[in-house]
Amino acid sequence: MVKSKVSKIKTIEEVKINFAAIEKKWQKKWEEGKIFEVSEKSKKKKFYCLEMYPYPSGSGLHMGHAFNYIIGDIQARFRRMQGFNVLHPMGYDSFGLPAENAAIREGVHPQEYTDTAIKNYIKQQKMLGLSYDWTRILWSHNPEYYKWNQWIFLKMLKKGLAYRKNASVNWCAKCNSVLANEQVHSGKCWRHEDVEVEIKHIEQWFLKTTAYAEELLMNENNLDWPNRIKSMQENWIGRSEGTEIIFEVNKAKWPVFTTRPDTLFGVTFLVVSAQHSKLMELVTAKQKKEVESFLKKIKSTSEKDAIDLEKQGVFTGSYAIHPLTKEKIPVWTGNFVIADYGSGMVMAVPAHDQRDFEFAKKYKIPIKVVIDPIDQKISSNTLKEAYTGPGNLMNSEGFDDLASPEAKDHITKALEFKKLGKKSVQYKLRDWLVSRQRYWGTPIPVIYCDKCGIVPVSEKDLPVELPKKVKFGKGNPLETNKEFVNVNCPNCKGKARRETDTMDTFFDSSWYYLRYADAKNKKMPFDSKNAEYWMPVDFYTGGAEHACMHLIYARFFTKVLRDLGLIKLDEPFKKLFNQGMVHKDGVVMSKSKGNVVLPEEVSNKYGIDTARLFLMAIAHPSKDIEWSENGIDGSSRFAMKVFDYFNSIKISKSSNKVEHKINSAIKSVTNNLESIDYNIAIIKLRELFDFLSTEKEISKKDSESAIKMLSPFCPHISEELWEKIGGKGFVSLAEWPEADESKIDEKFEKAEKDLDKTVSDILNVLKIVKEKSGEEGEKVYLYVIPNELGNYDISFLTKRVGKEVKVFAVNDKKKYDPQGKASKAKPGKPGIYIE
Ligand code: ANZ
Ligand code: ZN
Ligand code: ZN
Repeated sequence: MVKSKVSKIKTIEEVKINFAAIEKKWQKKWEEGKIFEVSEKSKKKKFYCLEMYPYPSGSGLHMGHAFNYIIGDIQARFRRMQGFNVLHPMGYDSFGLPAENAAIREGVHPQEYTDTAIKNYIKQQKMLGLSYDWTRILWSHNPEYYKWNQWIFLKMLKKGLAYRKNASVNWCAKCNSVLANEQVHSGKCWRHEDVEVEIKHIEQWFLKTTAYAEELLMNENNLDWPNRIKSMQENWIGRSEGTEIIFEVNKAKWPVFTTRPDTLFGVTFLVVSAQHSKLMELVTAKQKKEVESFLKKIKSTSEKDAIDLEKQGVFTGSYAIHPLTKEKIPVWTGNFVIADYGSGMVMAVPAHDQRDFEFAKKYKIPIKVVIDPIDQKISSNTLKEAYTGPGNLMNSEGFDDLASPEAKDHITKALEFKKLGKKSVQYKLRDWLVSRQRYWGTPIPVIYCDKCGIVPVSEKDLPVELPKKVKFGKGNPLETNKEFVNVNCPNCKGKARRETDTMDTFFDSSWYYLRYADAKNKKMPFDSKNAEYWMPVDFYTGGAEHACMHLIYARFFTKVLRDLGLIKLDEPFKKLFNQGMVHKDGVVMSKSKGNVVLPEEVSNKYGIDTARLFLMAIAHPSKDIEWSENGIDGSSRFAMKVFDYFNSIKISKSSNKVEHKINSAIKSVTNNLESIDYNIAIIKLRELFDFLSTEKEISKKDSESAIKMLSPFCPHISEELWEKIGGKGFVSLAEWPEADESKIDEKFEKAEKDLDKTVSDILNVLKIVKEKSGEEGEKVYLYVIPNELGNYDISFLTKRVGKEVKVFAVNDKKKYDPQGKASKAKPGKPGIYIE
């Protein structure tokens, strides 16, 4: 027995080689059978399973990337077997900077570079056994795809949702391009950690995401998304309720936005942003020089960084009139006020705002306490820091003694009455800057005419194709193709100039999930009926780094397309899942770290199914995991065991215990797959096969169920075993087993536990006997409650204990029991005697 096991382990090498053959065999059969292709004409319920639109990196796909696709694939396979019509598509986010940079670096055209990368990516993904409907494949640089980017852009232009304005933009000198705010990470380019982002002023295209700010708020919907991502989006949108208060300066009205109208009587100065377009209107002749030198001193910085800067400012020379006290209040300009948040001017209350406090201390501006914290006494002279908490109002004329929350209402009402203020909601969200001065993206479909201004390209002339012939190196390559640039105005036919800006690639990934619903449509971006059948995406997996860009943009697009009448849908992604990162040697697997493991190596060395199993077994798929040879060896042994099991079983009838084990496994594996607890499902499957390999017989149905459960994780092996036991068709399309509750009997689990406990009791007693008498016990006698007799398998016990074991029922007249230990037996706990 023991010997034959050893010899079996030795054959692993052989069987491993077979794995590669098995993978190829089934991948070919799946493809020939077109079994993962789907149609919307099905009567089944749909399930849309999607992994985030990948960028086809030139260096190919490694097992870190694979993790994400496998998580999605397991879900897709499971739902397909559950009887859903599963859409599981793949495509490539193929526009973007890396291809263009490669063109500059290596002299290959971005198109060739990208096409090669995609081909390689497809080959590698097929190797992983992913169950995609390849007929719906997309790639962004396909004119058949980006034509619809242009179409959607023109619709947005018509609706005023796309517009052009002069903007101070973030500029990365290395990218040689504008960056979106989201692409600036603490003052540096998101791709170039060594590049300080500069500010430039140019005309740019924007999409009006702010028009949907309220609807984009995450607490308003009940999507099944990680809370972390929901709150990141909340913060990004940054809704703030407050009051807009009007101060008069030099006869002009200057609104300020405040969340603390209750502190209105504590205002001792106003601060206008140093980047405010009307700043100079406030600066008096006397202060002009000082303000100008101040402006020179503070180098322009991006919005978010303004917060961390040292607060600096200078007096403008002007005074505002307080709306209620009519006092004169000095107006300063400062570097910490954001030009395009609120009105770009703030009322400063140094006693109750820390930033204002520091500024007042620095420039010796008076401090006036107007909120009494109740449990402590504070005064303007002794204040060490601002008191920002709530309290009762003081020094606030008719509002004294009101608690701050009520005071907010009362003061706002008083201002409303005098037409000097109103309730107001502000959002941190900014409109999305979508134009890029780069080549490898969708051309923005407009033409500039000196006479007619901005003229949209007419729909029938779409797509505006990217010209292949351009020069790379400096600035925007599109400007180097004169045929592309010099055109006639569609309106007056006069000489005109084509827009050379291209779209941010996030435009491409904002609606691709809708195109999959109808990927070959030549008349429309997608057919509404098809999109309505498939949408929303039921399971969307991807990295948490997309919390604030891709996911907000995609939600925005869905709402815009809804309002354009293309689809009846508010939210595109019902469930969002963020996978963990795959590490190797303690660091994230990546080309730059030089620690990548490629699918082709894995397939040859261990088999892809083994790797799929291993990746999902280590931890919950939302957790970071470490790739290890030891771990994958463990999975490999399990795969072997399953293979061995099906090689040696006799298909006949299942014992009650086998039925119990199978049905309780079905029950939990099904739940685990539904809740994405893949690692728990694998534990159950391991337990199941550990048990099954001790049994000789199993029914056809139960053996099929076992293979079916394995199939989402190990699809190739499962097909092979399915064929071996004479299963019908593909197991990939077989019906998911249903647990028969009547076959689940917890007494089996209890008996097993009792048996384990008994083994450890026996070992204990043996130890005690040896300690006491100095002699090894040789024979073990067990006395069990009569109806439990069947639970104590003598050969099993003998093997575990390593001694001769005899089992008697307590009421057995012929039992050997010299010390009357039978009387000690309890249910689940036999009496023990050792000789
Ligand atoms: C007076 C005040 C008193 C304020 C006080 C706070 C505390 P959130 O919640 O982020 O919306 N503010 C308004 N516009 C600003 C701008 N353009 N740049 C920088 N700060 C600006 O913050 C709103 C608060 O931020 C407003 O309330 C205003 O300061 C400041 F004890 O007004 B507060
Ligand atoms: Zn850069
Ligand atoms: Zn014209």
